Amino acid sequence: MLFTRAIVRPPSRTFAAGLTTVDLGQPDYATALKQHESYCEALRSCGLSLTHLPSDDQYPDSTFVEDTAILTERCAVLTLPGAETRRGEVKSIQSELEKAYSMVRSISEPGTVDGGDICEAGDHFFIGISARTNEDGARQLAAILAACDYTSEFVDVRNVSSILHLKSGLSYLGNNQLVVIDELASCEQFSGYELIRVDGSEQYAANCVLINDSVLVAAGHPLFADALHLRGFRPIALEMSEFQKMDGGLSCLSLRF
Ligand code: CIR
Repeated sequence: MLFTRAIVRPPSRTFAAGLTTVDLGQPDYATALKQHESYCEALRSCGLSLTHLPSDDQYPDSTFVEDTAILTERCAVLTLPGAETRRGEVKSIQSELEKAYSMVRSISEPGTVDGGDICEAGDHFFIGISARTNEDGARQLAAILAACDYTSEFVDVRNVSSILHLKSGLSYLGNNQLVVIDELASCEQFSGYELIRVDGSEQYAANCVLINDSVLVAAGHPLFADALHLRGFRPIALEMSEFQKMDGGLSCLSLRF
């Protein structure tokens, strides 16, 4: 998918009160803001025009906009986030997407879906079943995608304790290439793909983002950056320390379309 636009939202002043499962300390708000600005600059350098939503103190995790929608070339799907504290984030995204898409669908109860569990690989989608995305939500999403002529399959990551979402350990880089962490490498769903394995010491790097000809990667993962260079990619390294403290990766900071 060729991207021309992205929706972003800076971290709110309540950012440190968001959900996290990692024990990396409290994020520093000023540093998070700077890292977010660099992220936005990188998106612009990839040719995207950005829609900046205002930060929202009511929702500490609202900078992680990716979880609120799944954007494809043919439709947009508003999610119902698995964490109750995040459900209210969808509304402001809905009004933006209704301006851009003629077809906007929604996940409804009892289904839950977080965008971070959905990995697009061309016309095929991997739908993670996780602590956030349940089977009902996954089935609803698969039906919506099928109606738009996309195929999908489920990947159950509930037993993969090191990741919050499927995309914390999986990214698609085009041309049949998947970036995977070790724990996902033997999933039969990925057997027809060329796998780019992320070293166990650099697991956080597995969440990377292909934007047109560039790949955004988290800084500080030299083995992975080398592997991308060798394959002819142009990685753009970004500091993500403050978002990592809140369980967030590169992909979650934007909705690209
Ligand atoms: C949460 O737990 O929901 C946020 N603190 C982090 C969400 C990260 N989103 C993503 O990986 N797509």
